[in-house]
Order: sequence, then C-alpha cells, then structure tokens
Amino acid sequence: MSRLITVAAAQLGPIQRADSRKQVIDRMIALLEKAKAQGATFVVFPELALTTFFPRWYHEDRAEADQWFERSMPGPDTQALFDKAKELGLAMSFGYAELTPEGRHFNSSILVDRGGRIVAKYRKIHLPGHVEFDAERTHQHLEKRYFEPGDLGFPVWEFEGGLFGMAICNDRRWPETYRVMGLQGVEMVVLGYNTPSANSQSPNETAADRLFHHRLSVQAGAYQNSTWVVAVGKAGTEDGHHLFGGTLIAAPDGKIVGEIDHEEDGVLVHPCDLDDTRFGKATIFDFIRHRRVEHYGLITERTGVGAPLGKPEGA
Ligand code: CDT
Repeated sequence: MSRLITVAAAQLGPIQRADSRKQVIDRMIALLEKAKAQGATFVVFPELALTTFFPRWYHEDRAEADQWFERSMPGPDTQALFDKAKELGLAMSFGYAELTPEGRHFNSSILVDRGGRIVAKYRKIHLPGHVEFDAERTHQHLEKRYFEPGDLGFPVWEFEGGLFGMAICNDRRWPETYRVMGLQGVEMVVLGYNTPSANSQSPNETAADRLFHHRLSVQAGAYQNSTWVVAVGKAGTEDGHHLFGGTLIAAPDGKIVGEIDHEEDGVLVHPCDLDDTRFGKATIFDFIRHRRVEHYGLITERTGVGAPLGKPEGA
C-alpha cells in the first residue's frame, strides 16, 4: 500500500524589520506557485512566517509589540495567501503571532485544507528565552515576554488522508512533543522554526553545533515515533542577526530525505508515503507491546530535576 502526499517545505529567507506583511505574503505566494509547479499538494512555511523574528527586539511597552500580531486569520493581509492556495488546490501550514479577541498572545500555527479552510490550530508550548531585557546576552530572545504558553496541547488531526500534528521551533527539542503525538498515531509532524546561529549565552557554540542539535532533535523525534517530520526554517541575516536554515524532511526511520542548502526563499519537495510509518509503529516502536508506563511516572510528576530515586542495594 502507499498513501503518498507530496510535501513542499517552503523555507523563507530573511525578513527585515522594515518589510511589510504584503511584501512577505507576495514571497509566500511565489513559493506556493513554485511548490505547485513541482507537484506538491501540501506546503509548509516557517514559524512566525509573516514577519521578522521579532522576539529579538525589546519593546519596553508590551503593547508596542502588538504590531507584530494578527488579530484575525485570515485577515486583510493574509486573505490573498488563502485565496492563492485555494486557487492552486494546495493545503498549507504556517506560523504567525496570534492576538485573540480577549487580548491573549500566542505563537501559533495552523493547518489549512485545499478549500482554504482552517481546520486545525496549534499554540507553541515550549517558549524559550526570557521576559526582561538581559544585558548579559549578545542578543535578546523575548518569547517569554510576548507570548503565553500554548493552551491547546499537542493534538493530532485527520488531514489530507493521514494523521497530522504540529509543533513550533523549540518544541522540536523536547521528546515529549513527539511522544504525545506518537501516542495518537501521528504520521506527519510539521514544524516551523527561527533559530539564531549564535547562542546568546555561549560564544563557544558554533553555527555547526546548532545545526547538529537541530538535526539530532528532528531525526530522533521522527525515528522514535516512526513519523515523517517536515522542519521548515526562516534563514539568513535579519537586521544583522543570522538564522541558520537547515530546512529538512526526516523519514519515519529518522533519515533525512532532503535538505535545503541555501538561506533564501525556496522549496524542498518530497513525495512522503504515510504508509512508511507502519513498519516502525508495528515493530520496535509498537507502543502497546513495549512501553512500560509504570516506570514513567516522573515524566508528568516532576517538571524540574529532583532528588535521585536510587537507594543503596540492601538498604
Ligand atoms: N524560535 C525558537 O524557539 N528558537 C529557539 C532558540 C533557542 S535559544 C533561546 C530554538 O529552540 O531553536
């Protein structure tokens, strides 16, 4: 059997602070057209796709940051993107900053079907960074200032003939992200990211180290849950701050089947067979046969590190 879905991982090059939503959406529309020309039916864009990675900028007055947020989706700027995707018969996923009618702020992503309808929403759960300006860092990462942690969990949805989940950037570093979706049988996880090439707290960490950790996390998540993972970055230098690219697709055996090697707008198109997830799910990662939840209590009982549980033999 095969259940093929031809996915386009649509990487965005840098977006400068001064760039308008319209400029970015025009670029995204060009990527939709490119993806369609290469046979894709589902296009995945990065985290916070519509703007520069604004959490690097400190706004003392929190309300000033609302300029980066969308009050409705689709909205006046994004409607053209939805219209083009529908015209081309493409499903898509992208990330954006969400400001709800109640005034809540989330780092969100959505799944949009081929008819232009939003069928699923995810709100980023693992928010990295800090709340206040930190003079010790080489650059700011103020996600904890501008967003609240997502409140929707890690659901999996029936979509495009398979089981799909979403995650956003830092979520990819946490095995729990994938396992919660793995326990719902997820067959494809789509995730967008913006990852600075420099560690603001460690000059010793190189861009190559950062790329290694990115691949390690995504490949492990794919393998250990026997799922496709489509990881799509924003890349290049935004107002002097470099984001690594590394957009890739990992197969359910953890191998990378394709990767973008530049830092501009571009698509990586790959035919993904959702039935390739079956073997791992039926063998080494057949959860029902092999998991031992009676020993996993600490995972949900403890958030941080606590006392060791080991007792001396014979005590
Ligand atoms: N966007 C995002 O989550 N970026 C983080 C950077 C971590 S450094 C604070 C990431 O995990 O890639």
